[in-house]
Amino acid sequence: MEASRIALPIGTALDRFIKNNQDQFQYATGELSQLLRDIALASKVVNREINKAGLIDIMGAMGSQNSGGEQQQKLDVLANIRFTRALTKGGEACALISEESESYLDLNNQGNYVIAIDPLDGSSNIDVNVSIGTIFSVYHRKSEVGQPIQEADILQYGSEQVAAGYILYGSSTMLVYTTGHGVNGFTYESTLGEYVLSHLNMRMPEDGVIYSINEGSANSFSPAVKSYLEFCKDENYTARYIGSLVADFHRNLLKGGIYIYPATAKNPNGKLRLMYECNALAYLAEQAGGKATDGKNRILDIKPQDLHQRTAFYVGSKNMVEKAESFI
Ligand code: AFP
Repeated sequence: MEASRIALPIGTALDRFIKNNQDQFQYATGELSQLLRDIALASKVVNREINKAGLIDIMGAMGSQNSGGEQQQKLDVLANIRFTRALTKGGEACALISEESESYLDLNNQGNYVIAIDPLDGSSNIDVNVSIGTIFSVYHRKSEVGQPIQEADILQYGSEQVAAGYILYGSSTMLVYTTGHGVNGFTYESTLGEYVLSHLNMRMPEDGVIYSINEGSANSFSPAVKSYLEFCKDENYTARYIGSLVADFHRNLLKGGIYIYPATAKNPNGKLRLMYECNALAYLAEQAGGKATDGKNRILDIKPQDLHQRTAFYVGSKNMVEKAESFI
């Protein structure tokens, strides 16, 4: 019997993949590789904790609010602690921007990297056992190592990211990331405690038939967005909206589709955060052949003025995003 018929193919482990590809990176000192490993390790701990939801008292609201005045869930806080601790102990990061903290954390002046993170996105889905995710962006600092962090280190364009990725805690747990040389996906093999390469060189189909938007808010969309939604229905597109950005993005990355969070009457600048939600996914989308805009401008070319700046977000298959833009 062929060996491949009795043994499941297990891909390259994440650690080895990072090491093998380290030389592609312009500042190849091994620090970025270590930082990615720290993020992966923290995500395994978060994954373990998420899997206990329902068994121990980690579901529900914390009773506090995050930077945007939204209710923090216990798991939001826990995930923030896990990632902060891993990045602090790792020593490669000089600053950390998180959805859960009002201002950035000054970590280690000797560190070369600035991280922006949404530790647990889609928190309203935690208590109902629906997919949630972690989103991260990595920037190289601009100021000299050893000096205090400056605003220019923090408020960088999305196009200056040196790595970005997400972890999807779904029917299986996946880590998907790019360092600017394509997008690769790793599935967590919990009995081995390893992420293994399962999706090599991911490409987003140029076209698709899935549109993801919270249509319940349609009354507060602009006439242009409403017309685009009519177009989607005329074309018999399929509506799919999980309400967890990572999960909606991941599905569209694999199958082709568009995710839209437009400006609304309640959120005239959109709801999603440029620095720790949209930039990472825009970078991944572009690296996979897709597109990301605010309806008019490339997301990666928006100059952030504020850590928690919001933006409208159109991301997904290139042709679908361009079609949507033609209505805006
Ligand atoms: P929560 O973390 O508050 O659940 O928000 C999730 C999110 O940032 C993103 O993951 C969803 O796509 C989007 O907001 C859902 O927002 P609406 O509930 O307004 O559709």
